Amino acid sequence: MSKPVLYTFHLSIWSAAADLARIELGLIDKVDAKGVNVLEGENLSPEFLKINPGATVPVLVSDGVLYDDTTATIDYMIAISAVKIARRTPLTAAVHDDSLDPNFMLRSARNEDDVARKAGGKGAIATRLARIKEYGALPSAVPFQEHFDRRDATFSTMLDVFNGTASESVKQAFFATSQANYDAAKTFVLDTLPAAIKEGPFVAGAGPGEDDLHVAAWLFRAARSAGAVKEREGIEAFERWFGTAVPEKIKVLWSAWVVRDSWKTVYPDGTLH
Ligand SMILES: N[C@@H](CCC(=O)N[C@@H](CS)C(=O)NCC(=O)O)C(=O)O
Repeated sequence: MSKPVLYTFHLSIWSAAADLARIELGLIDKVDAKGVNVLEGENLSPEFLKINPGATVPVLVSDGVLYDDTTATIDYMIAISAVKIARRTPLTAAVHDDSLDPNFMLRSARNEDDVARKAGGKGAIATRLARIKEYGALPSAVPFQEHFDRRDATFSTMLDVFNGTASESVKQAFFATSQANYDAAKTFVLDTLPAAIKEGPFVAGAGPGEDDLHVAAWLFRAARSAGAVKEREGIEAFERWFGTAVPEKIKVLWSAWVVRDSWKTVYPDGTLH
């Protein structure tokens, strides 16, 4: 049997959950990792579409079987690991709900101030859109036209908003979607997650469980979206963003993660993504 392969990207939020899992579960030597550069649209390349027609990372392939999303990928790694961790609860599905989409969150803007604050991200959006168009024009894209059209529409709208070329109605709709995403994130950080943590520091208790792997990646991305670049800026960035104190349980969870070797590997130099 060949080694399972984890397809991942070092700046992808959901890849971070799988990358944390691979380390926490002691699978560095048992599962190979291959990078797929999402910022360069490599997930839409003909080669990757053959591996994962869904065109997202992380995914895992073992013995020709595709585990086609983050949850299935981490489930698989837990199943083959000798390290036993607490299994997921509905919290994992909750943090993956579209309302909390962490990829949209990073590029969202609720108002003109956000547009100005996030203008530095324009270049990355433009690059991504260019690759979507390039790969979308290849014959290999034909069966996946829907993937390409959806991504083209999403990134075109974003670029128009950040370039100031979107119509007033498109811009206001973008602001409203961003507001809904922010509201959902605020409820998750201030209410849902603290309620799910019992004795702590982790959701699963003394050590990270399956929920924690998903939640951690989301939480660190949310802090990045709130304006923190380095880990040490995270809690303050949340407090500014939400306009209120962050619950103690979240601070304790945060501190428990950032000292772990897995965390330091996935977030080198304490840089959030
Ligand atoms: N629901 C999917 C979401 C995965 C996802 O959105 N992955 C992002 C990276 S964090 C991706 O591959 N984006 C590239 C794209 O959609 O073009 C999962 O849980 O695996």
